[in-house]
Amino acid sequence: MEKILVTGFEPFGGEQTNPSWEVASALPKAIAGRKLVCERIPVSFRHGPAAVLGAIQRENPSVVLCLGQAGGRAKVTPEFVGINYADARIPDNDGEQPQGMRLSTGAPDAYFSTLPVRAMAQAMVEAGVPASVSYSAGTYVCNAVLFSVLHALAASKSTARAGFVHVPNSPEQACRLPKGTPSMPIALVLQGIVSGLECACSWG
Ligand code: PCA
Repeated sequence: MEKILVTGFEPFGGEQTNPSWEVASALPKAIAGRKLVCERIPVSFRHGPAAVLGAIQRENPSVVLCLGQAGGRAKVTPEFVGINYADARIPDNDGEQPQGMRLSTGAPDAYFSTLPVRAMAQAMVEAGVPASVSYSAGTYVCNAVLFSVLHALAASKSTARAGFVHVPNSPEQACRLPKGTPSMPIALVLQGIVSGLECACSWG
């Protein structure tokens, strides 16, 4: 049975929860006839990308979807591109704060996601979940994970497809955040991710 690897992050930035892990850990055991494996990733420039790559080596998935929290976003947002750049606004969970530097010297400036992001966003919307393609995954750990995974898969000539989806804060988080901070119930995000994965698995 082919496998799908979905990752979510531990909490960061003073939060108690991270909706990306709440969603990843609540996914069904199989989607589109593929076994789903989920992995919790540290919010760490040093260890986050390595944790995803370790899970890829162990599980050999045909589809890799990394999830992360994007505070302030109101929609579920498949990311179009990972860039070879880090500029951390806050320290990561190891206290590291790379600023204005490349992630990997000698690697390309950017990689496009190898998941069908436009079709996935469309599938989410059709399932009733607010979603749109994002053209920036930021310059923090999530972008570092997306870039590093795409770089490693390209370098190893892997046929696995990989990408990243940012999700809004949960309502539980938004209660403690400034007035007007958007949020989305975990169950709705979950529906969006399932629809996105079904779409990705039916692609090519
Ligand atoms: N969001 C952060 C890192 C971990 C997470 O869930 C980001 O967008 O980079």
